[in-house]
Amino acid sequence: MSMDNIAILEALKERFDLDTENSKILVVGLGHTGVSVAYYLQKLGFKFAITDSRDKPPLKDAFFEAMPDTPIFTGGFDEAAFEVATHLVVSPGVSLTEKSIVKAIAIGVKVISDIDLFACSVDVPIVAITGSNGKSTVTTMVGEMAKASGKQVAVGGNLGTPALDLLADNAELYVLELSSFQLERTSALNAAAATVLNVSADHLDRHDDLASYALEKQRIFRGNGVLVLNADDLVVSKIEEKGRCAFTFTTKDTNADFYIGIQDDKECLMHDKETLMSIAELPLEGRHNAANALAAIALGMAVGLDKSAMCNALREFKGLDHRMQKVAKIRGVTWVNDSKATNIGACVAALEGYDTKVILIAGGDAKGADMNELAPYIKDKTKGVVLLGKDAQLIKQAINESVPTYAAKSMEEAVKICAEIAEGGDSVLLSPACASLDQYKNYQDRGNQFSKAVLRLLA
Ligand code: UMA
Ligand code: ADP
Repeated sequence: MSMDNIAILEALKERFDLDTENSKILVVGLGHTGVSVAYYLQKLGFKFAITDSRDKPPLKDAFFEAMPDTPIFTGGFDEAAFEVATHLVVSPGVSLTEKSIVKAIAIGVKVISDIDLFACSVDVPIVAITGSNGKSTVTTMVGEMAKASGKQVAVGGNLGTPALDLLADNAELYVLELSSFQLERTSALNAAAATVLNVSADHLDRHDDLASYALEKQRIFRGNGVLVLNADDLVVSKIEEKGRCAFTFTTKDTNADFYIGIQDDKECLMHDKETLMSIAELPLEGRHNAANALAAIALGMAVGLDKSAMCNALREFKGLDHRMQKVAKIRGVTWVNDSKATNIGACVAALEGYDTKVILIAGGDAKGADMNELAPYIKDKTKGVVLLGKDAQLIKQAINESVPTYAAKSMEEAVKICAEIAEGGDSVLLSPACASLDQYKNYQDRGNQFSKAVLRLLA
């Protein structure tokens, strides 16, 4: 349940020195986060303005209609607006290295996040999930597990619904997916259970290096809840928080609290010495999804969800669109949409799931990642790669002719090339290892264009 307004105001005052009399808040970013923050602040009676560096943010007109008295500054960041503020609530898409933000911080303006505000507003358990890959899958799994356990649960954060919009649900459990951008500006969420699923190179255009990106993710553990740690991940397995309860999971051996064991010749998800369910019952394929299931069970157990309900939820789990989603089998060729693979780690997990060589469609915005890390997997697991987008050349150089590459200007052309080179029994996998924004509205748009182009082959 969310707390009453008086208790929330007390918590905001104590943690962030925010009060309705003296604080002047600037909400930075008029996107989904910014709008959720504005509604929240309005409800509590705060004075605030909102700013966006774009000329015409798409949500501006609707926002103006709903809150005509709120000052809105668009078309660039006006430093004066930042410097008169006492607090900035900065949306995750806005970098903290923005000149106006850096200058404001230097004169003592406090930076907080929507997640900070959320943390001051609930007194029921929060499950928090971050990682380079698998966040949305695990967040959705835990949400389904909670529903199956009969809990009134609200699920959101980076997944889509901003955390503050979930408060209206008056839930008894909140499950939040959090990105490194949300975490880097959050002081303490005090989640009852939290995980960093894995750490691999991503968003290196926004973080200084892998180590600082990993440290931002680790902020999810601030507080005193249960830590859920991936024993197979080089970075996560080294995380230590003294005096805290920690559950570990692994898919490689049996040296963790949650692992894969053999029972009656079948691979099973295990906890301690207890068999939970057979892996064959998991509808999602791939070792990484078994790891996701173990992480979700560990998180669920940490907040007291029912074991058999959790296993039932996993048996029924449909998976999310654009993640290893089978589009069609046409003339013996299987076409798979993994457009959400926006970094190398996700593409590697996809390739590792195949026993035979695939034809890969990759490329887009590499976000500063080193494509040489992908090259050995491409060599091992593909028979050809069709390259798209801004950083196609970087991938081509990394592949260094170890497999044939083909250049495509559009998804339509990429699919046509694959259709020409694929033979019966092959799989064509869209798993770009890059973000989509150089050519598409988002990863969904990229995945939809792929699926449409594939389905046109049927005609
Ligand atoms: N903006 C500026 N100046 C900038 C950058 C952005 O003014 O330099 C403005 C934009 O013009 C826009 C607003 O900020 O109007 C957008 O804010 P935002 O980018 O923070 O996006 P939101 O609409 O608030 O959505 C955010 C998350 N977006 C990002 O982190 C980029 C959503 O995650 C999240 O679902 C939502 O909050 C609710 O919590 C999306 C995402 O792509 C799905 N996340 C990244 C990922 O998963 O890899 C991190
Ligand atoms: P996120 O929200 O972290 O982006 P998703 O669950 O949306 O994670 O999955 C994104 C991509 O990562 C998809 O391509 C998916 O197949 C892949 N993936 C999912 N879980 C894992 C994992 N545990 N390790 C590596 N890749 C994964």
